[in-house]
Amino acid sequence: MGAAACAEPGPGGPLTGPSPAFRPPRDDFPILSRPVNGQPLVWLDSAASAQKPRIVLDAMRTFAETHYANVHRGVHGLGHAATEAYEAARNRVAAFIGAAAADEVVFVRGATEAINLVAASFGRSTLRAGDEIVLTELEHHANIVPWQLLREASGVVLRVVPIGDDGTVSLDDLRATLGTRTRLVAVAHVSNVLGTVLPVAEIARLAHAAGARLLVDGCQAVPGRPVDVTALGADFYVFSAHKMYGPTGIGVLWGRRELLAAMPPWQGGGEMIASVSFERTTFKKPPYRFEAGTPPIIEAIGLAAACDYLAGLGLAGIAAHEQALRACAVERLRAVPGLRLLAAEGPGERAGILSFIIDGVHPHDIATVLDTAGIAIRAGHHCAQPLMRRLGVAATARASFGLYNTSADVDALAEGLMRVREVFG
Ligand code: C6P
Repeated sequence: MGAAACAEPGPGGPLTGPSPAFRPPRDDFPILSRPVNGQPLVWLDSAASAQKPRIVLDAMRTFAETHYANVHRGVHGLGHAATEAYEAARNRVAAFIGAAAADEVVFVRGATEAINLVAASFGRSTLRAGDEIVLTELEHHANIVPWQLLREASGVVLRVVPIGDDGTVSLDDLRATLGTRTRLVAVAHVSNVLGTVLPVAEIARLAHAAGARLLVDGCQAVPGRPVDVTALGADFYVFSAHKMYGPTGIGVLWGRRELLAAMPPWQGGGEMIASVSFERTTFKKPPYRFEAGTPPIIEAIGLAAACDYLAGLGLAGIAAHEQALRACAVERLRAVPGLRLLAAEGPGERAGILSFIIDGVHPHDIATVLDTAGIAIRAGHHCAQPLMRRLGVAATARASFGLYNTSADVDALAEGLMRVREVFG
């Protein structure tokens, strides 16, 4: 990648190089204009949680000020209005991810809850002792621990596809891990540590050929690339709103209608029932069967606004922009003495996430020194300890790029890392 990858005429873009013109809409994000430690904020931690555009914040506030009520309950006017808005949000999300119908979209608290739901409901009702679940070595704990809990309850067996030194998952290795007892394959769409994009459409074909279902953890994919769950051929697809410039407290489980219809509830309570007596309770159809209690109503409005916002900007342009920033960062960070990029390059696409270490400096110290310059990155194991072991480190420093980042942010990171070198000799 030549220097052109980092070229950017004028403040705020557009980037030139491999990305088509995309102007990072920084003014949409109020927080980006606040200083941190006396410096302009450089937010390179979007993989942990993305900042919120005004349009999302306004949608939530306007709804709360003018239409707020509980949903599916009140017969009063506001109850109807709120229910309509909440169900419109479900329709919006369904269209955004290419779902066949809105009732395939279950609102949950986040990706973690979505995977726990599938493990508790689909897992406990359909998997038997000795049945196999195939994961990869790069999974987030949210896509490991729920399956371990299921293993304790049901005796399922977990099998793990290794990753290559370049951070990729090979289809041959997956093929070799699939067996006659494989019932479920559960993989990340994009690694939250390395940015590796997994070939989920091919993985779906292999899983289905082996008679297994496919769950995709799309947490790091949905914010930065077009995702069409139907075209991908997945059976379940999960993600969190807060990583896609929406609010915390809401996420999505998308599931094929026939699968959701066959799944029992996993939590009981209000609004998920058809009828209740002390002798017997019957349940509503999906998605309501899986939404016990008062759902995240204001958050659903915010999530729908985030879908509108991303669709308006164009996901293909965002993907190209973030890839260009990553390529630029790879080039700039290579020049920092003692810095080692981790599994940063190899075949296949990478999203805007990059992990690195510096010889003799703890990643937390890297992050702390950068913070003094207003630069926010994440340091730690990123809830992916098995991957850390595979990489031979306890922790990494991680920069993740969002649609608002510019090549000036990459420059700030590179300069900040030079300062880290100075501080730690
Ligand atoms: N990763 C990160 O800094 P929740 O917490 O439920 O919104 O998302 C969990 C989760 C699941 N899968 C992947 C691939 C993820 O990246 C995350 C969240 C954050 O990498 C916080 S640990």
